[in-house]
Amino acid sequence: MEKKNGFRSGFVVILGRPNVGKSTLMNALVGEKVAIVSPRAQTTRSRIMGVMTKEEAQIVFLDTPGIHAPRNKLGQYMMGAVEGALEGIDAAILMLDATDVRAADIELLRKYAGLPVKKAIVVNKIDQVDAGVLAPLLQRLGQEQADAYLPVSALRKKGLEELTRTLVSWMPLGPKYFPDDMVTDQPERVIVAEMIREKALRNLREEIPHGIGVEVLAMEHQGDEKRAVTIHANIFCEKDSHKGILIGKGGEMLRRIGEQARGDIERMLGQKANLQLWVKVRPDWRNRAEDLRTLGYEAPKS
Ligand SMILES: Nc1nc2c(ncn2[C@@H]2O[C@H](COP(=O)(O)OP(=O)(O)OP(=O)(O)O)[C@@H](O)[C@H]2O)c(=O)[nH]1
Ligand SMILES: [Mg+2]
Repeated sequence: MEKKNGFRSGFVVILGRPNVGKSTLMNALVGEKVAIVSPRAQTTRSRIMGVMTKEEAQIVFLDTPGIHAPRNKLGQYMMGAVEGALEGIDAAILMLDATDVRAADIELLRKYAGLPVKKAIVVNKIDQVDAGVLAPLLQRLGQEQADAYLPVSALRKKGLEELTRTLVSWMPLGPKYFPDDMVTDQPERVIVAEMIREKALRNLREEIPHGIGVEVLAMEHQGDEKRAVTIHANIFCEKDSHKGILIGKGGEMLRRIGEQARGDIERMLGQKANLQLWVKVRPDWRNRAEDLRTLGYEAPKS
């Protein structure tokens, strides 16, 4: 047993290229789904907070958008969200995908080696590689500067105890910043929009997912939790042809997205929900300040 010498708490940022599994890891550590996950790159668009509370410690994780060279204003906002998440952190997780290590990953490790906090290089998706691949990879990464090197599978929840132990040991003595039952700071309406976006990403292909945005217009509660909440939301896409695919033959695709999202939303709210989804074409919204603001992609004023 480690000697108990007070409550520890702090902030840990999760950094890495798109699709390496950052959001999956944060959800697994927090024990609840607070960030959406999909096989599409650039799923996460904002900094998302997830709180892990234990008897002896509280860690506030900051999940971030996958690091890439931005090609539009949305991308610039996303990379701003990464930079913003570095402020006030106590430790950083630098994450790689064991099945897909690129030169860009090594560049990232070197870029963030200078962060003045403890750093863990976390190699994810080890469920997909065998020891013959993993051992040399870990050896190679051992040459990069960090305070811990940890193989995990966020999906299969492997290696997470050791990661948690390591992070807790790095946290300073401190207060419980958030109540035990608080897992994220995102408003309900934002989580609902994200759940709808996740189902759109999972059901759509090629370039369409990148041009999807969801705005929840209203959540009409009937004043009684036994009655369904009616949710009105706009799904933005960039072209008429995308709108056609998003709606599908006889509305089949939109219905499927709505059904899948409804399941998640009802579980989160603990209440029945009706979804009213509308598809809107907004050409080039990812470069339009007003549309970005509507969808919540706006840098906070400092
Ligand atoms: N096999 C396997 N797949 C994983 C693991 N962790 C995540 N994935 C999958 O990898 C894909 C990307 O996961 P995300 O958690 O969305 O990745 P991300 O790094 O947050 O991606 P961005 O938000 O786009 O930067 C999803 O299909 C996950 O199910 C893992 O440990 N093993
Ligand atoms: Mg993500």
